[in-house]
Amino acid sequence: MLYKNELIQSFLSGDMRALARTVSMVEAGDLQSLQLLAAFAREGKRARLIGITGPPGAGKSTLAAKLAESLLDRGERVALLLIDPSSPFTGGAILGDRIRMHAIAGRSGLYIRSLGSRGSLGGLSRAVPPIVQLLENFGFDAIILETVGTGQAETDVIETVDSVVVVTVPGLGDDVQAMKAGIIEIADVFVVNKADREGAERTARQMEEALKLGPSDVPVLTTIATTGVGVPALISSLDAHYQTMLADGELAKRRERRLRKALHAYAASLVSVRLAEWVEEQLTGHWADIESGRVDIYSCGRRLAEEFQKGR
Ligand SMILES: Nc1nc2c(ncn2[C@@H]2O[C@H](COP(=O)(O)OP(=O)(O)OP(=O)(O)O)[C@@H](O)[C@H]2O)c(=O)[nH]1
Ligand SMILES: [Mg+2]
Repeated sequence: MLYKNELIQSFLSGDMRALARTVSMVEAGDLQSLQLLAAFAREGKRARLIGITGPPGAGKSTLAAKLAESLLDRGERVALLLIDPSSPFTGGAILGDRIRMHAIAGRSGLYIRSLGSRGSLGGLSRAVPPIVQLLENFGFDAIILETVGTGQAETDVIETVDSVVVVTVPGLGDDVQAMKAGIIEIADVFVVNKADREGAERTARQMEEALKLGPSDVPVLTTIATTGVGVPALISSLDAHYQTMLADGELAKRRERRLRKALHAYAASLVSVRLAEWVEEQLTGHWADIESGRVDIYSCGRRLAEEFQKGR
């Protein structure tokens, strides 16, 4: 067990174990750790955030690993955050991902972390922004976030990155219309993975058609994540997108949005921890009424929330 000062020292000196420990504390909504975050907020540390999203099994993790490998090869420090709201597992990577990441696990400058839904105070959308902030403060050059592109929680998360890669596979052309309503709108680069299978080109053309209806030029690429075919082109596209955003101010806008979300999440966590403690204190005087059925928990909860607010 590291003590607070020791933890801060280790974190600031680049110790990955100190990082892992702090991420766990933030994920658990530990108030102490949230206050620790301030010690890590370093000026000028900027990471590039890449989000990878798409349907289950599209090859997101395989692609993320290849992407991370290429970035590591060119000397960047990379964090991989695998977010799976449907999984109760957290902490270490779940088995499948561990296999997927096997080729790069253990490389210096790389940090891999899975986040499940368990233990995060107020859900993943509240836990992820401070964790991303923490990774940025740690000094990573690139942070890759993987999430399944289904629910609102995932969209919330993916909306805060700098570049969004939307991955699909051949034959999902029919789903294109359905997808258009959701994640396609937030795509900066579109990838048809598993291009070693039938129909990749056809799906890519369908995607191009569908994307033409949108506001900007979103490149459509094909990749074979298992062998790395198409990954250099993906990196070029991401680099180009980054440069464009740097030039037209979009990067600053997205960073501001991300920081605001992290700030909201932090403030919300502080309030909810204090509120919970305060409610516990007040309950001693109210519990008899609840137990006897004179007052229901909802009316009591509302009154306590109102009193809490008045006291501020
Ligand atoms: N043939 C082929 N298989 C691939 C390719 N990319 C990934 N796969 C395989 O597809 C399966 C799913 O890959 P993952 O990388 O786990 O996919 P994912 O999108 O991360 O999956 P979830 O996180 O479970 O949604 C694995 O068995 C991969 O080996 C590819 O380009 N071609
Ligand atoms: Mg995956």
